[in-house]
Amino acid sequence: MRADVPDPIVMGIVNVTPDSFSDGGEWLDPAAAVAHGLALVAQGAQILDIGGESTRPGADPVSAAEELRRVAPVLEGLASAGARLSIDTSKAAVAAAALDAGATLVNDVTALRGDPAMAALVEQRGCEICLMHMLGEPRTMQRDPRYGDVVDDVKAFLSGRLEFAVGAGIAERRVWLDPGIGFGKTIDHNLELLARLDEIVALGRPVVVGTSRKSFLGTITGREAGQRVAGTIATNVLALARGARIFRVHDVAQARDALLVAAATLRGRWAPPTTTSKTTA
Ligand code: HH2
Repeated sequence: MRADVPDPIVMGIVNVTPDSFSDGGEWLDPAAAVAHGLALVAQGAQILDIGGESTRPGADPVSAAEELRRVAPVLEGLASAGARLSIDTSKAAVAAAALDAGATLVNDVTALRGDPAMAALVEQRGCEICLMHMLGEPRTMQRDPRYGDVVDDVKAFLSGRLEFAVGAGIAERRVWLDPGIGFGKTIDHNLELLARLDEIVALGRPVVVGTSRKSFLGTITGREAGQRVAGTIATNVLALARGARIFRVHDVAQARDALLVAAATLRGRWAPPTTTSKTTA
């Protein structure tokens, strides 16, 4: 029995993009994206992660103006939904507008390496920041990625980026870390990171895991992106057992149920969840 298992936090994905790998184009219309976000909140998402640029392997970058055009009406429409809003961007201009609209978390897949203005923005606004590991950049990251020891390398990277953030004046308690499943990683890199996730958790910050519908699940199961919910949940539950705290998923209802039951099972007892949409990780 493990009394120390924290309540899992489900982050629902709202991709306002034409080209995301599993749901590209589905929520490009702002009204559809807002309705989708509200549905995810009703299913139990405590955070919504709004993205206007795909980071799938091979994706082309988009301008800040285009990214903003996509996400601004969606952020405004969701601001009163009761969930925390996260902006999935590496551009400070997009993040600033999202924070103005009510977002409280910046999910930066470049871990403050993409835009030199991002660290100062996060420091000034006092928002939360998710720092993710990525080897290379989306256009080319899946071309033969190599590591010494993938877990040691990712851990050293995240530790260095945490140090950078704190050096820029960002409060350590506001920083979340993410090993970046699928970002410059082979299937075995992804699996080893998940199997040894406790080593990343040992850095002492809340760990985000983003395995939802990703291609390594398709490699193992032979299923298309929309049919990978069971595979996603297997990784989420095992990551919870290794100390992950936040789960970035497309299929919120199923992930929420699985994580609540898994947390209760790990603890060997059940109590009503204490986490609300406003709870800090
Ligand atoms: N994965 C994706 C995008 N953003 N952010 C974090 N912190 N962790 C992740 O694993 C992560 C992320 C890619 O997934 P998705 O948003 O579904 O697809 P796309 O980038 O094609 O829009």
